Amino acid sequence: MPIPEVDKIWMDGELVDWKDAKIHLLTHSLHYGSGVFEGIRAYETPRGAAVFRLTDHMKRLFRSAAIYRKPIPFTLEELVEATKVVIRANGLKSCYIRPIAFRGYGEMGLHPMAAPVNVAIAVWPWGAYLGEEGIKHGVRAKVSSFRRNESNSIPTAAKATGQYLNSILAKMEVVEAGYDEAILLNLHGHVADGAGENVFVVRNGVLFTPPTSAGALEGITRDSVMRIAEDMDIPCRERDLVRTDLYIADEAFFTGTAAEVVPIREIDDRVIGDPGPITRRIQEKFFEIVRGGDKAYEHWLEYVD
Ligand code: PY5
Repeated sequence: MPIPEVDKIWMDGELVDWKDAKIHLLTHSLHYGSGVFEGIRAYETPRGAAVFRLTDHMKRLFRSAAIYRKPIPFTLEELVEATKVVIRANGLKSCYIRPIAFRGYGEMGLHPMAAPVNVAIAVWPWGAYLGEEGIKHGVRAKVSSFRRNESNSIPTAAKATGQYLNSILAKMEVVEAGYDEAILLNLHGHVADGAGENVFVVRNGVLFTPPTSAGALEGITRDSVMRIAEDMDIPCRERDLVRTDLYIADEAFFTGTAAEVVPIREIDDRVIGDPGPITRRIQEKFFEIVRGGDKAYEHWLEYVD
């Protein structure tokens, strides 16, 4: 799908026109995938645009950078403010936000310390990543034959551009086979996560999700859902899951910034069914919170104005 263009992109401290947001061909990260990035969303609320857990996302960007020994030449506060600036500059009420910190032009070797670190924040309107239909009625998932990258090869705790080659292989495989989204197992055969989402299953009223040690990204939506479940007195456990735990689940869903909360209706052609009651309750609460409808979670919203 083509990216809907807006006016401005924030690059290294300045707002530049969308069409001028360019980089050199010999940018280190283009060749070696050495960038780190975030995916964040701003939602329309009665008090104007609010970014969901902006500071938490930016903190993860700094953690990803630290893993790759990449000094970000801005403070956390500066990047939080820059995000609001670029949303305001484009007059957006809701949008997807893509901060990226990447090794730039100046070094083509694999010891990239000499390359400068560039930082950019792009925003654009982005609808439901797995489709409106998916949010309402659920998606069809398939376990990919590609395994999640092992964290001692490419750390799964970081959100680095290069590691998405793994997700791209899985996603292409299952979409070309007629499914909506891929689920990846780790090298031990335990469920890690989706191509770009965390995975939850419900069994006998209890919510289960793989631990980060299984290769799941420490998702901000995952954390939000775990806290929502706790507040609803729905027990939630981080536990290793094998693929048959997916097949026999009473309910299953994906969480992620781009995807949001998406029921899974089928896994490997085993029918899970229509979105179940726990999935529905959590999904409804999530959308209520991000749109400013629940005062108890107000601290997760960072207003643009
Ligand atoms: N797992 C993986 C592999 C992810 O890429 C993502 C986010 C998540 C889990 C969920 O994390 P969070 O809840 O913090 O978003 N994926 C990105 C996103 O913006 C990129 C998707 C194309 O949702």
